[in-house]
Amino acid sequence: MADIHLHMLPPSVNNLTVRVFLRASGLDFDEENAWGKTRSDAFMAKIPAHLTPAIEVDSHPRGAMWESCAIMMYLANKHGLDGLYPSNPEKRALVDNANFYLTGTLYPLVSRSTYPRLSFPCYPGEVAASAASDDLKAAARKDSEDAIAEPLEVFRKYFVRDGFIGDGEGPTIADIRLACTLEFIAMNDTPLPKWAQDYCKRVEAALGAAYSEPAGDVRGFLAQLRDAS
Ligand SMILES: N[C@@H](CCC(=O)N[C@@H](CS)C(=O)NCC(=O)O)C(=O)O
Repeated sequence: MADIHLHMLPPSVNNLTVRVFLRASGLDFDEENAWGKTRSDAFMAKIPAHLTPAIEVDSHPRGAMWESCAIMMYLANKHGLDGLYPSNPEKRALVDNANFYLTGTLYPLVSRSTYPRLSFPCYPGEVAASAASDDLKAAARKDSEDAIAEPLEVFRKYFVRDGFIGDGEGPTIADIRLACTLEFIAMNDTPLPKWAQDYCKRVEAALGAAYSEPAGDVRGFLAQLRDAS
């Protein structure tokens, strides 16, 4: 086994985030497809949250951990990957701010608008996971899609501007997290604004195959869904 063993699900953008990060980091890792395994006793003994991406790494106090942003922060800290996760406190504040805002505010809207179309499980208590009528579910999905515009605009004017999150020369873990998340917007009726399309291209161009290769799994999955509909 490599130094870092990643459990991942290829069609997921949460997983894509860490898959891109690991490739961009140059760290020694290998990947295992976790499809059908996340609720197994063996998996849950290591990862009680049954979530991917998850890594196994000997030096970690529990031997394994999950949460895409926490994984990237831990590995970047441990290996001094300053370009991907700046140690300068002010730049790091921008990166952390963006990642917390993404996971707390933007991602729930992305998941509520796209998961029903992806046939991914929706979260308990959400309209899509309830016994509500199809009309109500469709209206709730659309409300979430429409609500994405506001946090997206915050990313444009506060975090991204014309460059990368963290105000450096290249993409950080927050750019990886945002660009990967935006892959799923292709499932919505509202296209990404031009600035966001340009931004995603900028992140992908800077990361090269580290981004494009694993992104191919997500894009292939979305294309299959579109062909089938
Ligand atoms: N906030 C988490 C979300 C992780 C997550 O929702 N993982 C899903 C796939 S997208 C999963 O592994 N589900 C499997 C399960 O619950 O059994 C992150 O960013 O890593």
